[in-house]
Amino acid sequence: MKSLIAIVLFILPLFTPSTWNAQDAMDDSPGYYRGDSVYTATFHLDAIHPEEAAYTLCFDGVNQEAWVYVNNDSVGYHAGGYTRFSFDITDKVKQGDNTVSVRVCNAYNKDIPPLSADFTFFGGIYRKSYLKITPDTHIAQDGVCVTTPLVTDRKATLYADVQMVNPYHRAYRIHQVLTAPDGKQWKLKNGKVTVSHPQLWSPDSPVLYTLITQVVDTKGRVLDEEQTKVGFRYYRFDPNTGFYLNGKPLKLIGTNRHQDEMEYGNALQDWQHERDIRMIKEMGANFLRVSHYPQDKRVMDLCDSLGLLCSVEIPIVNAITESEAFTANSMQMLDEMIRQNRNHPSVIIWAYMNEVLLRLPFEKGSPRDSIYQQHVAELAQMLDDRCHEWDKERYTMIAFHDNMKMNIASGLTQIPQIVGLNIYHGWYSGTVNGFEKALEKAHASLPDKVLLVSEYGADCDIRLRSAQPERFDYTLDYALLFHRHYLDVIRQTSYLVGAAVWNFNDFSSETRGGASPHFNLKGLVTTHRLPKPTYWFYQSELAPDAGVRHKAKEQLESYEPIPASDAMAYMLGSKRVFTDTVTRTVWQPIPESYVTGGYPYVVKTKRGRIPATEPGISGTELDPIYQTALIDAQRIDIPVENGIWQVTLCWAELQKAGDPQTSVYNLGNDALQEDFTGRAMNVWLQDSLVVSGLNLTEQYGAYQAHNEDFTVQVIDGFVHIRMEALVGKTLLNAIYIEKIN
Ligand code: GCB
Repeated sequence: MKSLIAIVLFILPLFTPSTWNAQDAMDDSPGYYRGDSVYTATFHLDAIHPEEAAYTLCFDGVNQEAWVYVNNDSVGYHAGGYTRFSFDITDKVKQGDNTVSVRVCNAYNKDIPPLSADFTFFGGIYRKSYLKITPDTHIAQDGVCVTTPLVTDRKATLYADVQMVNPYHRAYRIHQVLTAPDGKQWKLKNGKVTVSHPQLWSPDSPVLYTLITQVVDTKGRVLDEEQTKVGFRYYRFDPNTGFYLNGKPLKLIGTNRHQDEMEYGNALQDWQHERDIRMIKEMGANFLRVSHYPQDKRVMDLCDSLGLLCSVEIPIVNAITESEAFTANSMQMLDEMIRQNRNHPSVIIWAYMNEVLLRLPFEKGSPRDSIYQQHVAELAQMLDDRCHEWDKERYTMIAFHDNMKMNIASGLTQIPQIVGLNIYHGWYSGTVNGFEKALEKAHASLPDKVLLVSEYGADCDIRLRSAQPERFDYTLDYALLFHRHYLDVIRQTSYLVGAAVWNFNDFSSETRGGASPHFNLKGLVTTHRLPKPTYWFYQSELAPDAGVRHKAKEQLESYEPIPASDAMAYMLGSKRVFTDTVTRTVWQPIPESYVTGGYPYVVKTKRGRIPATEPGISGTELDPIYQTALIDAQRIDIPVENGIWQVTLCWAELQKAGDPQTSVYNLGNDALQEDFTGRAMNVWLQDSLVVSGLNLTEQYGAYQAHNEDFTVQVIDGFVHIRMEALVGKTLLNAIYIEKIN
């Protein structure tokens, strides 16, 4: 045999992580490209050693299907956008230039979860990809499996199993050494070691030992090596008294997190993952629900080293497909998730479904629906069993939508060890006090189940404020009120093992409207990771360091009070105050005394009234100023100094005959069907007819911003706006007035 190639590992990055949807998921036109795209890269090998080396192509994440070719030969296919995969391409590489091409597709595929969800399915090779060259005898991908089944304060036993790739059955030995943070070392015997008086891992003290696994040939040369971080901890969940880590009670409090950011889509780099996990830790969280899918390895490494307990899940969201292929893909995702994340001491829960009965494909209560629900339960049972086959230690969880009657009747709540509750009382419906009632009900009907609030949150656009905060107004003031209440209840409810805010960051959800369309705004930080005051609220309550808590409290308390306007910018039909963060213009509700006639446009939904329309407004970044309106007003007289003024009238038609644009994610908060037969109007300024026969629907379409600027001379101390309906009723959304002379 020739000498082995100059040991050990050689890694060649291939594609720069990217997505093709970073722009089109944010633009005004509905939808984003979901289809095929081909990536091609070349790599050069001065020499190849197929008789003694293995060439492995590795992908950390490709959404969602990948067909991989090397030098035009197919090397494999992978389905599923959130787990790693690799292909052995040893028999395909050649000396000189080699080509890798990958056809990637993010089109809907009924057999691949998630079928639908409240987040954007960005397509692309969005995580790292690389060629790995190793000796042919090497450790399999994610082949080291560490378990710590026996941990007490006095001793910890560690087992480290190694799965090898050894096509030519060469002789080798495994050397494994465990090193404590203080440098103390233990040699593993037959993959086992017992450590006495281990330093235990916890969020307060995330002590990591390092396990080095080496594969050594008969001449003592190291063929392959892997480093695994190990944390010793023991824990249990109790349905009545909560969670215990290393024998002590600990309330799990933290957040969920999505892996995207404006301008980058889901193609985040290491520094972005690191920044997020650090911010979550600095907020004082001790728990992260890694949802709704497994995330980058960097995220999990940081949870280990900074000390965040985690739940990790596969993306079966909203519904399933009753097909063998869907089941097989789900099982494969679960296998990959566990294999790839099992060594992280931070992980304590495997989860495998989220609100899976939210979108029933068959009529609720029909015989076909009960067959469907039975199939969902069967799949859940298979996934749950598989978790326990893989892992004797971790707990399992399903996160449920807030219809416990239905979830219990389906049999689903009996399957996992932990029932995750996604609760949005006071947001999608009712008042915040519904939260404690929902918890009590769940505990009473499932007394033996561990309950964890897997989601709660309220959308918040920090540009919006209100002195009279109300449900669904998107204001900071309401979000603060909401979070204060929820955190209080979470802390007081002793049987509740913990809770996770939905969400750490505002995240992309292409189909959403709201104050900042295409985003779900429940983040404690913006998409650019600017902390909202809600973040400081949690930090002021949770950070272990009193100084940090104090500073966060100060930031929260000194945060700008509801700003007063020095511009004459008015939003009509609204109680909200909106700050345009680009121009710093503050838009205020118009004083009632200025207006003659008219009433605010009211959005009626199945769950009550909401303060503004939900659909996004095209042609503007200032959606909130157009999402409310005054209907049927005859006059608006605004007191001003005499002189020359520029008056801008802002319109967007908010009513639309036919479908009022529903979104399943608003859980019934969509506007109810209205009778709308159109409108046309004339407008006068200072008694001159300036707009005649304006028909917004016909001329511009609904939900489209339309502004008109006028110059007027004021001689009697007022800008006078007069409106007259030719068809239907008049409408005006906002007014901006500026003195020119
Ligand atoms: C949920 C879903 C999550 C949504 C969230 C929301 O229950 O699990 O994916 O984003 O509600 O904001 O509506």
